[in-house]
Amino acid sequence: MRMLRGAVVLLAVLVVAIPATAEELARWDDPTGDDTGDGDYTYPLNEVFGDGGEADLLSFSIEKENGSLIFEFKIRNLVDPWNVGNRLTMVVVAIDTDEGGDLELRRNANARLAEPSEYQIFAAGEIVEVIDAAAERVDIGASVETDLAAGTIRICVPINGIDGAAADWRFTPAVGLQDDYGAGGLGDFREVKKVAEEWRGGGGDDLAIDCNLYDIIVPEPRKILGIFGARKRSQEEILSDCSLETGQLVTLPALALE
Ligand SMILES: [Ca+2]
Ligand SMILES: [Ca+2]
Ligand SMILES: [Ca+2]
Repeated sequence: MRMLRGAVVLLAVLVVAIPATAEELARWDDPTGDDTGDGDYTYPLNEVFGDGGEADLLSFSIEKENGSLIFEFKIRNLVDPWNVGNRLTMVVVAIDTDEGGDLELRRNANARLAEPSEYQIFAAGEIVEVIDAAAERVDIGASVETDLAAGTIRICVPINGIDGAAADWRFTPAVGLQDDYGAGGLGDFREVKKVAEEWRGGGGDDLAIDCNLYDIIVPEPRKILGIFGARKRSQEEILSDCSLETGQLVTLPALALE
């Protein structure tokens, strides 16, 4: 009996002694209700989109835990209209780890990256896919956990799968709606048209120049010698800065850890 009690006490001490290993490296909060892309994007008309919010990012954080990086997207309204998990919301984080890289955010985002990526990690529902700088699919052991009640999509990436984590990397998170074309796999960002349709958002254009992302995080301008070097651009400015004449896509700014 005494031995058993001793074991229980030892176990209790061990449980208490194990520290929480997740370390938050950075966190960005994002306004509620700015899931309007260039300022006037609307959701598709089908009733599954309800009152919207499926592409409204509330926060993005980067944690380090047991040799992995965890990217957490908190979404205002994560839903499961068909009882198959989240099929409406798609998130991506592009990671810039090195010189060069992919200039374009893929999967019909219709956006360029200010900091060209070595990895782009897309997730919707329980599916996560990673592409490299050549836009080729790679298996780096990434996984995703979606908590509908908490509104969180957590993508876990083994750090050694992406060549070690460095403080000067850049991260570009973005959120849109997923179109899986009815196939059930990981699809593309759902097209935003000029006028909303049953399965197409509205407020964009009909020529595949406009961005198909509803929400991004706008970083604070970087300080030079303690002074903000530039005025902070608005999300609307950034996501409307494309050109039908030249075919130029919008350019997404990247986040820095410090
Ligand atoms: Ca938002
Ligand atoms: Ca790069
Ligand atoms: Ca935003």
